[in-house]
Amino acid sequence: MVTLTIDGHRVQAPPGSTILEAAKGASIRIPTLCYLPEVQAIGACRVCLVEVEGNRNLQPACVFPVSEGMVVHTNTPRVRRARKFTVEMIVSNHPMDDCLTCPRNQRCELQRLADELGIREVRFTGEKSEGRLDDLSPSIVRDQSKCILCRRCVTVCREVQGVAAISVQGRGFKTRVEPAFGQSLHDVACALCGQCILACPVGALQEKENIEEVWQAIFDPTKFVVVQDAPAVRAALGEEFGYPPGTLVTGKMLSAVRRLGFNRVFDTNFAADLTIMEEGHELLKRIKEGGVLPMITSCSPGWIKFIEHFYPELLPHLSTCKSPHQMMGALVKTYYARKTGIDPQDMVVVSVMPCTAKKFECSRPEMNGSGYKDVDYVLTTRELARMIKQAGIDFAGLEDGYYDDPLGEYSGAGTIFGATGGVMEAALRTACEVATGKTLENLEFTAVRGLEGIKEAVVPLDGLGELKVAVAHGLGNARKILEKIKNGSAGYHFIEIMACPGGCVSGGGQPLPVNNEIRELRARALYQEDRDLKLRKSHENPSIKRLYAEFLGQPLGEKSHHLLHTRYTA
Ligand code: HC1
Ligand code: SF4
Repeated sequence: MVTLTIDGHRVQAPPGSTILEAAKGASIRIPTLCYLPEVQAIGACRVCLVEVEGNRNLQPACVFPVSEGMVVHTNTPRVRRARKFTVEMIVSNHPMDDCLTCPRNQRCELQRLADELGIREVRFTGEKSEGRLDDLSPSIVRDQSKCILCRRCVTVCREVQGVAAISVQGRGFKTRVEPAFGQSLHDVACALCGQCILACPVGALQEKENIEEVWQAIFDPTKFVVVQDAPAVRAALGEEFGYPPGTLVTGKMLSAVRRLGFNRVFDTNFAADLTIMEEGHELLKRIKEGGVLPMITSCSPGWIKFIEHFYPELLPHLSTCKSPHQMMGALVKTYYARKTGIDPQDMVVVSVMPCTAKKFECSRPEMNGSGYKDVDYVLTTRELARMIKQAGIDFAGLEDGYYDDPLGEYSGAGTIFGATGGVMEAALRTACEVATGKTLENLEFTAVRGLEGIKEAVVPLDGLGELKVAVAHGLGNARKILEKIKNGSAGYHFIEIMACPGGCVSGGGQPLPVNNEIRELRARALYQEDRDLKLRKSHENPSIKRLYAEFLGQPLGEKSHHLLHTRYTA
């Protein structure tokens, strides 16, 4: 350990730590703006400047390494002046008239910093840099005028997602963060994963809101409006209402959406169970009949967009299953419409998702299996919270609500879809039992859980050989697996890939902030619910059995083929 002194306190830190990390360990908070924990220090904004004795210039704490005997001061008049000056300069080029109408109002890191540093007036006025609004993509809006050039989005997109859709362009006063040649995100190889939104400290990156369209549908007496919510939403929505990360608020969420005026409330978890039925059988069929292996999951639309842009030659590896919420949309407008006699033309399906790419997915031409747009609108978890607030609902005071039949019953396997490794674990529970005809003794495949970037497991199939599987989350890890497939060194049968690091629990539409601790807490909530449920395997879900008996026939049958499967051709 290295021993140093910070603000008069003796502090110990592992060699190689930065001053910022050492200070944090000693409960000394140094303000930051461009700093992205768990990814990479950028050292661009100079907000974390500190005095290091023996150094003439102030030093950025986020990149300056500790050394034995070092003496640091984090709160001197010179430090405070420098930080204040830096933030004032940023604020002077920021459209402050927009604060009240900005979706990040009260959650903006620049606002918070200006307050913490006691900035009560901006001494610098004059020309502001030009800011364009890019709202062409169905998922993400980029408001250049609010960008503070911290580069956090650029770093996440390049280093974590391995996409590099946005970069720093131009110089000096004309410096901008945007796609090359000033193109729209809609026109470049962007996965629409929204990880850049989670990284943005201000309101320069946001989801494309669909709240008004959904209100209009709800208040249109000719429309029958159905809502479904993704597994990961219930593990994070509570954070928008002051609950600690990892609090499951399923019951309150259900009451809230009913009060908003939705006519029926179904569960994407049910459709996750259905996906397992279809995908599990597809895997066993490919293995038996010599189909394309490894088969890769297809429920994460950011991941689909990534493979289409960067590895189109590997598209035959994708499972042909549509994602669960799209399956649900197709079923609502066929199975449920027929059961109730409601004209699917009068139905509006709204999906509440932790994901921004799902907004793009629902508008893809492949997603009209019912003969209509299967899912009409996707709202992020954050947008649902905004609607609940707009409606004046006292979330904490709500009683627990319930899902509607016949598309609301779910197993623990469906629940864990929301965490990295969850789809794989759910699939293994079903595939192993279907293949061997025997009941699994241990349902928990812990080797595929957790935040390690790439996880592998070998699962014995009781006399029928073994299944080799892998799980990757974050598109940078996906790229590593795809390279292995290309060079022939990936001996897997089945791979789960999710676009977002941590899986859907930390999708681009989830409440802020997101970090590894929060990822773990949200995932833990889902695994706990799985453990608490009696029903833990998709193929044992009675409503799924009824759906096959009444409507679909069998997994991979004619109806499933038409409604629940597709092929992406890039
Ligand atoms: Fe997901 Fe999925 S798990 S993709 O991450 O397969 O968004 O939560 O809804 O559709 O079920 C997201 C989550 C979600 C789908 C399911
Ligand atoms: Fe990069 Fe994802 Fe943002 Fe696109 S949405 S710019 S891929 S981080």
